[in-house]
Amino acid sequence: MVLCLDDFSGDGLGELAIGTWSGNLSLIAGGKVKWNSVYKNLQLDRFSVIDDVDGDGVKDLLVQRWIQDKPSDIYFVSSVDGRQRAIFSANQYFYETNSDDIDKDNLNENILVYSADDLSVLEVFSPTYKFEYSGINDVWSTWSEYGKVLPIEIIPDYDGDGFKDLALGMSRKWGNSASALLIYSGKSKNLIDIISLDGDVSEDINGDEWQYFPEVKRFGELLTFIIPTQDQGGQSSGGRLGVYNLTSNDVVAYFNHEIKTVVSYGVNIQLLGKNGEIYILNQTDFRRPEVSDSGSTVKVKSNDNYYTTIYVDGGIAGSGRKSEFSMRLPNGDHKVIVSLLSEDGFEKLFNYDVSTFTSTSLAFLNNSLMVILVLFGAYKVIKKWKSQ
Ligand SMILES: [Ca+2]
Ligand SMILES: [Ca+2]
Ligand SMILES: [Ca+2]
Ligand SMILES: [Ca+2]
Repeated sequence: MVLCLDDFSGDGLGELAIGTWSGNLSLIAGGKVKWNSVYKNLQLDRFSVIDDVDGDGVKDLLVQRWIQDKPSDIYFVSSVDGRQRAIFSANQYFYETNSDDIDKDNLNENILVYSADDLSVLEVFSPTYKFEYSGINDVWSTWSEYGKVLPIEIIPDYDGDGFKDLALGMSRKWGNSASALLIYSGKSKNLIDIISLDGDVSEDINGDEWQYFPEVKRFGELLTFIIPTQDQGGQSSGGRLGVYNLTSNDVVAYFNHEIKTVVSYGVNIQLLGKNGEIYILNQTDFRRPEVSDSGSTVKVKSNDNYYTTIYVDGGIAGSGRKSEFSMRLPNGDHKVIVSLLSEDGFEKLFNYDVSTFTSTSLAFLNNSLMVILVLFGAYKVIKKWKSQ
């Protein structure tokens, strides 16, 4: 088995990594043997070139030793000098190399989820960094269903301490449905926030009834995540894809089909379903609904091509296939979410901050006076257009 690597000896010719059935591993650079190693039970089928894991700018090697039909050890090996930069004893694993640099040392951190016998570990690592999570001791329930377990992603600095942070997705396997994104500090490695997506996550989230999301992936300011199907007595309750905006801190979309992976998330979102379906969705179809307030009444102008659901402060305030909604809200600040659900199961969420006033206080407000009030800071803005 011969793998080709980019030139690092400087002669303009690529280098070769050669593995043999007897377990010999050699690196030929510049026409000479640069290093030799022996890996007993070397699995040639899985011997591969991966992204740079040690930060020298040269792609590296993934080497596995298998016993019978399972991996027993996996090695991240530097291609330049043959050093083992990380070793895991794993029977099953999923990885993403060269992910992102959390601690600003110009070395990207890698993500590995693996299980070994009775233990499951999720690790974010580089030669100079390590974050380890072993709160969920089962990758199989997610793996057997989705064929992958990569539930963690590096996100932009969430708490403002200069280090990037980590978002980890998990949900309940049975019982009352609940799912959340757990935000861990890239610096202290402590849990710094829980973003509840569904149900009550205030309880212990390390119990046996929790499982990892199969995928959490970042596309710019958007974090896509796949909430696994909860098996309720053999009946699937429907896995779905969610999209969280890391700038506005809101869930902005759901796709109510069982998705295995998100291929791209641009104007046209491309999704791969669990059974091989391909979905291409055009987001521009979704126009932002107009939300206006007058006194204590809030009006929502939607579009009857969609099924609209309006949430006020977490509860449903109205729904239906209508183009106009009108609601009276108590005085104060409210979080309004307007959800538009299309017939193909794509759901866009639009977030608004709305403040309602009594008719007495409103009598003093007209548009020009409002501007003055805002300028003098006497009142908070009546409504803020938060997301999108
Ligand atoms: Ca060369
Ligand atoms: Ca390297
Ligand atoms: Ca780093
Ligand atoms: Ca941070």
